[in-house]
Amino acid sequence: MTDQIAIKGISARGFHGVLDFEKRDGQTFVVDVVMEVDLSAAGASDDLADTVNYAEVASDVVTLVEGESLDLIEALAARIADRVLSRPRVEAVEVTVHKPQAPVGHPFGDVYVRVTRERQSPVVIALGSNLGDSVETLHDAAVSLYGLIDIIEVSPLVETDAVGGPEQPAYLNAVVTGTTHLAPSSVLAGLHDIERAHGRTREVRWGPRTLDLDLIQYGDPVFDTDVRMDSPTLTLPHPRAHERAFVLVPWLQAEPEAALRVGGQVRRVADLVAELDTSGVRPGPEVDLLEGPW
Ligand code: PH2
Ligand code: MG
Ligand code: MG
Repeated sequence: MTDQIAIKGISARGFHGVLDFEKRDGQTFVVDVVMEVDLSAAGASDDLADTVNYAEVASDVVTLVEGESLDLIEALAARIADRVLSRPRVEAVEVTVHKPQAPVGHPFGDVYVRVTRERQSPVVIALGSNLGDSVETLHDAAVSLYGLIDIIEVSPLVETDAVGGPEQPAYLNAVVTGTTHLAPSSVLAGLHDIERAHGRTREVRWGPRTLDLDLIQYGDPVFDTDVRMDSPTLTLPHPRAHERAFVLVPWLQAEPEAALRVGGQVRRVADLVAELDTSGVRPGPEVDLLEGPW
């Protein structure tokens, strides 16, 4: 079952309508918002930072109702839905706009329009393994990613010298790109589930591991829709991706036009790779990660 947060009956005066007197005199609009949000984090932490503040959502709704005059409540509902969906934790939204004083010309109970919108954001996920049968693990992980994202591209495997941490074997790394209707926190929770399913335990920082899945970027920096966040559990974009050849080289192979926000700037991954020392990155085994090695 999906968790929800709903606010019903938000009432404000607006100037929306096709008729002249509607634009001149205004009338009351009543809005219901039902959001799909994963509430497990806030349920455990009791922290407002882990959920969606419904008071802020109500303010957004009132601002849009009182704002620019539109002809259609369809347009108002769509704008409200887009605004609500721009909040990082909202995965889907249903917006109902009632117009109880609409000039219908006959007695009526209610007039409303209802729109539903689901998030569909680009995501970039980096995969790594240097313990056990890495090819098989990465193949299983890539297949499991289908449960979280609609996969667009899977990079070739690269073999990479370990960066940081203790002395350890070379890694196999890859990058998967796709789109998802899940919020970043839900993608992260899903990645941790897949890691655990492959025996991953969180012990030595940057130590050897059966499987590492990192959320690199969520949204598209070129359209300024990428999520920037820095919480104790998740930093976006990934704070070290821009300096890691073992992420950028396979990402560029999967997506030649890729772009990444670095500090305040949006940079082409091709340019970042050109500036990096890539001597520790070699072609890996020639298998298609989704097809598998067999
Ligand atoms: N992951 C790390 C630390 N160092 N080095 C390589 N080559 N590949 C990795 O995936 C990797 C690493 C921490 O996640
Ligand atoms: Mg990592
Ligand atoms: Mg990790």
